[in-house]
Amino acid sequence: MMIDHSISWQALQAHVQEDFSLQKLFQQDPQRFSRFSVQDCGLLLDYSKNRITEKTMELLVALAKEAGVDQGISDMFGGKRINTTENRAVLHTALRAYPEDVFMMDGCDVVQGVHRVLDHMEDFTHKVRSGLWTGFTGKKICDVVNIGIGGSDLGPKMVTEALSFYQDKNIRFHFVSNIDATHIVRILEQVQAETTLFIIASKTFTTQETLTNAHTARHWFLAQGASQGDIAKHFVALSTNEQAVRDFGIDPDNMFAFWDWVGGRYSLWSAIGLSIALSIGMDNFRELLSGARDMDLHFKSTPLDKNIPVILALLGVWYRNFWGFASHAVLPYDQYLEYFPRYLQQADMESNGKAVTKDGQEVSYATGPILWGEPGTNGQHAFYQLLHQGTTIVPCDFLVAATPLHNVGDHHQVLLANFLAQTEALMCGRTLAEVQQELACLPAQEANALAIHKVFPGNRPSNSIIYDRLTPRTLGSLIAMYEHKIFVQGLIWQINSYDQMGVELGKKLATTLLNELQTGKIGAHDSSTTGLVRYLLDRPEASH
Ligand code: G6Q
Repeated sequence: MMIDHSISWQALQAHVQEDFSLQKLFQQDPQRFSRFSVQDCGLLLDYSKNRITEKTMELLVALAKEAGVDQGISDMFGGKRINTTENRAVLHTALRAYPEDVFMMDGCDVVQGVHRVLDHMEDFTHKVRSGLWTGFTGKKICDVVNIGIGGSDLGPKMVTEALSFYQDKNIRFHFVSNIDATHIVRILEQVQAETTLFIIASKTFTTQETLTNAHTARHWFLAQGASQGDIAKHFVALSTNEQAVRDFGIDPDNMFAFWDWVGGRYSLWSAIGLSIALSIGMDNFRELLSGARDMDLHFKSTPLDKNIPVILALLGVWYRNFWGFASHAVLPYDQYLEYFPRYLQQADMESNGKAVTKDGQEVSYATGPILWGEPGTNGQHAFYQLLHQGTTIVPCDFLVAATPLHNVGDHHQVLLANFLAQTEALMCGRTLAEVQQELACLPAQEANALAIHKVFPGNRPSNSIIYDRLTPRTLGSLIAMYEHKIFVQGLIWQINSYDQMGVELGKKLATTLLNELQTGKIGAHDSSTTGLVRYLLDRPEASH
């Protein structure tokens, strides 16, 4: 049965017709904040500024139950092959397990293997950071270049930036992902071969962009006076594909392994996080894992109505399916989280941008929203105009640290005040009567003409998520919170959140078109594609 035929879905459809004026709801219930807020894992989630009543939450929890969320959670943690199209288990939670935890997969506990790789990472990280590991001229490594794309780039890059407060300042970190040569060229301009470590991060070790960039890096490295034999000191691989790593010329001793039950966009906790470990040290990396484990335990053991990822997921479903809001903004009031929305964009949109249920039927309801965002306060001077007065309603998550990492003047108080002001303004808005009162000093005609432009409709929903300080542990919890939110939404929408067939077609066509661009022989296409290829080939500088 499609979920939109369930009893709770139908009940929610009727319920959404009720009055959800937030200002009124706050006036009616002085306990609204404590009723609709929850604290755990060092986080406070205030979800009271949402278009909900107790009945809404009851119905949404009933929907989660009807969708089998409880069973889904135990299937995921139990190592069932819930990624059905790829016939794989989904066990990124095992990557943050303590040695005494047990995660079974096909009758075997995977935790020991996880810790073997963590120990390998620890050994390597220690050598590089302490200077025991040297480049081919005997000098210490001072630049690390991670070459990867998608899940093998966005997570490590986001976390390395987010935790740069804890970073070893003697090593610089660079991330190359794009096939556009500009990306690698500009980074190679900044580094010296003798002191640079290249990390080739690719689960499959077949990704066109990553392998092309890796070959360019190796070519450049050898052109700087290094020999083939020096490659072992400067190139390491993070992969599940040992043969391809060997074929590239990387010593398998310098390969950090992981497993097919780790999805690319869920892999920063695995060997794919080596750049993070090199940046912040292994103790901090383990703290990051512990923070995620805290959230895993919360998610696994907390009743649905007090469960942070479940609440976030249900609110998202409420807006997407019953109000028709198509997008969701993540707005960190934390400069360190600059890349967090971009990272989440992949986690969320690649996971839940699906239109077919697990058992192969086209869905008759909306699934994943468009996720986007930028740090505050920058966004306030850019796109917040639309959030406040545009015709599209965008539910927002605001994230902020209670305590700053840099205590400079009154910066943090101003930041906090802005975060609070935005959530309040979105919710309360400003009525025509309020505006008219403010404009009373102007001549009547001028005031009347202006007033309507200054009205804010309000009633725009947001979540506020406050963490104490941005530590590795807090960040681990925050990321895992969103991972589980995405998982719960996928369960409700009955889709497979763990494949990514939607990125395949473009890759396949690119291979054909590359051949056409290289040979000049154009195949059968629509007239637009043919016209574009011909235009590119006919240019005097085209070489084929
Ligand atoms: C993530 C996706 C995708 C993947 C990249 C890189 O879940 O599968 O973004 O991470 O395509 O893949 P490789 O790590 O195999 O190079």
